[in-house]
Amino acid sequence: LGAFTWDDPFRLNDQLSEEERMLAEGARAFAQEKLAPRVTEAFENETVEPEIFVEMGQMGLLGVTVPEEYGGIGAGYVSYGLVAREVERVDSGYRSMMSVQSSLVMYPIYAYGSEPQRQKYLPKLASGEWIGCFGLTEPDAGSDPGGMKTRATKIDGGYRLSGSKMWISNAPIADVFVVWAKSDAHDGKIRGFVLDKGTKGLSAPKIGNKLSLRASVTGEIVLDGVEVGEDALLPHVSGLKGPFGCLNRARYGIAWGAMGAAEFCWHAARNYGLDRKQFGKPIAQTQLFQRKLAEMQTEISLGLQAALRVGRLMDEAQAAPEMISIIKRNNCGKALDIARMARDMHGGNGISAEFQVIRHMLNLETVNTYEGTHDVHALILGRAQTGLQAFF
Ligand code: TGC
Ligand code: FAD
Repeated sequence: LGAFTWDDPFRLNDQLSEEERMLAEGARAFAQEKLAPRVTEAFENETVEPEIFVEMGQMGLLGVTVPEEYGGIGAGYVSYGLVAREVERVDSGYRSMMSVQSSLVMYPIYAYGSEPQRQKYLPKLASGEWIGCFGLTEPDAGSDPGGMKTRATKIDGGYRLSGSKMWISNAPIADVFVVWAKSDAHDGKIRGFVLDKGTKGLSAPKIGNKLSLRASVTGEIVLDGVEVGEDALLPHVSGLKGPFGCLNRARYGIAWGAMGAAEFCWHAARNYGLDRKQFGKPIAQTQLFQRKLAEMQTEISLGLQAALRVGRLMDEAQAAPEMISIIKRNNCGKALDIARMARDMHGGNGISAEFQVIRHMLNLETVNTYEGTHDVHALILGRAQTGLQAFF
C-alpha cells in the first residue's frame, strides 16, 4: 500500500519533473520571503509596489513560457501554473500582477506581434523594468467584449484610438498598454494595439475604494484620440480570438492560482483548529470541523489534479478552451467556498487581517468574476454540450 500525505493526497509533487519542482520551490521561497511580509500592509493601505515586478523578473517569474531569446525562461505551462499557485498562496493581487504581465501582455506581443515589437517590448517586460496592462473590458462591455465601443480610425501612417476601458489591472502604473479596439480599416474587426505610456491622449486613472484585490492596482484606460503609427498594430491576429487566445492562458493560470489561495486557507484553518480549544478540547477534534477539513482537502486535491492534466495538454498543444473553462470556473468557485469556510472556522479571529483568511476571501470574489464570471463559464460549457447559445 502507498503512503498518504495529508497535504498532497494524490502526490502531485511526484508527477512533476525535476525542473518543474525546482521552479516551484524557488517561486515558493520568493513568495514567502519577499511577498508575504509586505502583503498585510499593501492590502490595508492599497500600496502600489512597482518594484515587485523587478523582483519577480529577477526570479524569472515573468513570461515563464516565453523563449529565452526574448527574456523568458522558455518553460512549459505546468511550470507557469506552479508559479501562479505559489504567488497566489500569498495574495491573488500579486498573482494578478504576474499573470497580466505574462499571459495578457507578453503572450500577445510574442504570439501576434512583429519581430521589432517582440524585440522592443519582451526583454523589458520580462525583467520587470516595464509594466504591462491589457485593456479589453469597457464600462458597457464586460462579459460581452464583442460589444466594445473603442474604435481605431485609419489616419495617415497609422490609427487614431478613441474610447475607454474599465477595471484594468496594472493600468495606473503601466508603461505598455495592450488595447483591443474595433478597426474601421479592417472591416470593423477587433484588433490589438500596443501603446506606450506618455502617448498624447492616453491616461490611466486609478479606480479607488476597492475592497478586494487591494495589493494590485486597477484603473481605467482613457483613449482620447490617441494617435499611433502603423507599428503599434499587432499584425498577426484579427477578431475576438486575439484577446481570447490570451485569456485561455491567463484563465488556466488562475485555475492553479486559486488553488494556492485555497491551500493557504485550508492549512490556516487546520492549524487554528489544532491550537484553539473550546469545551475542553481542540476544535479540530470535533466532527463538524473535520468534515470541513475533508471538504477542503478533497476539492483542492481534485482541482490541482485537473489543473495539472490541462497543463500537460497545453504543453502538448492539445488543450481546448472548454477544458480551461471547467478548471477556471470550478477552482475559483471552490477556492471562494473554502476561503469562506476557513474564515468561519477561525471564529472572530477570522475577520482580523492578522489571520489572513478574510483577505483571501475578499480577493477570491474578484478572481471568481474576472476572466469570465463563474456563470459565463457555465454558459460556455452549456453551449459546448447542447449546441445552444444561451448568452442572448
Ligand atoms: P464567440 O462567438 O463565442 O467567439 C467569437 C470568436 O472568438 C473565438 N473564441 C475563442 N478563441 C480562442 N479561445 C477561446 N477561448 C475562444 N472563445 C471564443 C471564436 O472561435 C470566434 O472566432 P471567429 O474566428 O469565429 O470569429 O463570442 P461571443 O461574443 O459569443 O462570446 C461569448 C463569451 C461569453 C464566451 C465571451 O465573450 C467571454 O468569454 N466573455 C467573458 C469576458 C472575459 O473573460 N473578459 C476578461 C477580461 S480580461 C480580465 O479579466 C483580466 S483580469 C486579469 C488579472 O488581473 O489577473
Ligand atoms: P457583467 O458582464 O455586467 O456581469 C454582471 C453579472 O451578470 C455577472 O454575475 C455575470 O455572470 C452576469 N451575466 C452577464 N451576462 C450574462 C448572461 N448572458 N447570462 C447570465 N448571466 C450573465 N478586464 C480587462 O480587460 N483587463 C484587466 O486587467 C481586468 N482586470 C480586472 C481587475 C479587477 C479587480 C476586476 C474586478 C475586473 C477586472 N477586469 C479586467 C474586468 C473583468 O474581466 C470583468 O469585470 C468581468 O469580465 C465581468 O464583466 P462586468 O464586470 O462588466 O460584469
